[in-house]
Amino acid sequence: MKKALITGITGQDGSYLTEFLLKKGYEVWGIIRRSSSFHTGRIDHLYKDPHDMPRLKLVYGDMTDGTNLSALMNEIKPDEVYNLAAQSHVRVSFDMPIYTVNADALGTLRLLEAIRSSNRAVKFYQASSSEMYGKVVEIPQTEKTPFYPRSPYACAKAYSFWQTLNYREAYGLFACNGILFNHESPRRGETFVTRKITRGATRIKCCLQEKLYLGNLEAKRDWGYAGDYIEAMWLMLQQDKPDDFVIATGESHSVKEFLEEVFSHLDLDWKKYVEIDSRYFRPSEVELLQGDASKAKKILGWEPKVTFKALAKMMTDADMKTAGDEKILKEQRQ
Ligand code: NAP
Ligand code: G4F
Repeated sequence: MKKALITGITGQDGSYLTEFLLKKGYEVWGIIRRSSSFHTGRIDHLYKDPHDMPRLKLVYGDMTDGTNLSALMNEIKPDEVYNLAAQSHVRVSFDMPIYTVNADALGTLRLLEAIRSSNRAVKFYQASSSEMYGKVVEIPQTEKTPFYPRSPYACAKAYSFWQTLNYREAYGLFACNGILFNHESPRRGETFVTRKITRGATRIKCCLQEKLYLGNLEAKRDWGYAGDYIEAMWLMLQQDKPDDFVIATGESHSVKEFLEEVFSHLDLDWKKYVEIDSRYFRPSEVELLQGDASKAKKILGWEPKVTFKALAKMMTDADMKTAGDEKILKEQRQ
């Protein structure tokens, strides 16, 4: 049985990847942080399945603790490592640049060193990001497009990209960078713009809130579905040789277009409910991202399945159910 170790298993991608690998017959180990409250909500359902439970194991760890990562590598002896852990919020990285770089840049280096010093043939996946293209120098962006990072988060991810490539070249490690463009789902963190919009719009529809406060509505992103993107991570590690791949839909849409899609699905006019709040603007913005995933299509046979419209609908429908439940609870309490 193949063994995979996932950092960031409690996050959006970690949860979908865990489901995917368990279905493929893997034993999955996940690193979780100690917290004063439960934060395994995205993977709790996997423990309820008696087939999955014995093959899913959680251990404590943190990307800022190299000794712990080395000990886990030696204890678990994984065949594949997926490094998904990160302080992944771009706006927050401006408030916490040192922590972000510690976890997202040095954390990757700690993990790579733990793998190298374990002297085992481990395959490594690094969660690189389209944010590295930042102030884009060409449209669309490919594996050959130079980086121009615009935030502490993006600088940290660019550092990790190059360290991953360096460990591949210097030590022959099977290490791949997936340069993933924005990918969303009903499990997306509620402070990222798509989920903030679907949560806000559905709560407005259920009379649970009156306004939705947002920042730059003109920014454009290449938005795909997380469930599609995690398969590309796995595919990269099943190839004969390690390489780097852009994973994207090829389409770019503005925040405004996403708003229109969601509010019109709920028969609402977003202009009546959305207010601009300067707190949500960034000191330096990434105005446009649009990826070209032809290399992934050619070599991995990977293509996105869920369209922009279907993604907005999927997220809105899921949040409509949550808001409906919230409304019933509120009425019962009154
Ligand atoms: P996410 O939902 O924010 O999840 C991040 C995960 O990292 C969580 O499990 C979090 O644990 C964990 N984590 C954070 N700091 C940590 C630390 N110091 N030590 C150990 N674990 C830590 O992110 P995601 O959307 O799933 O993204 C997965 C990865 O892909 C991230 O590296 C992100 O930067 C990258 N990425 C994401 C996208 C996207 O559009 N989603 C695109 C490109 C790249 P807690 O639950 O304890 O907070
Ligand atoms: O949803 P966002 O916060 O995602 P962002 O900054 O593109 O980063 C996400 O995707 C990256 C891949 O490109 C990942 F690497 C990263 O970890 C993360 O998952 O913001 C998207 C756009 C931005 O231009 C932002 O300025 O939406 C704009 N926006 C407008 N109002 C807002 C808001 N973003 C947030 N979070 N909240 C707002 O109220």
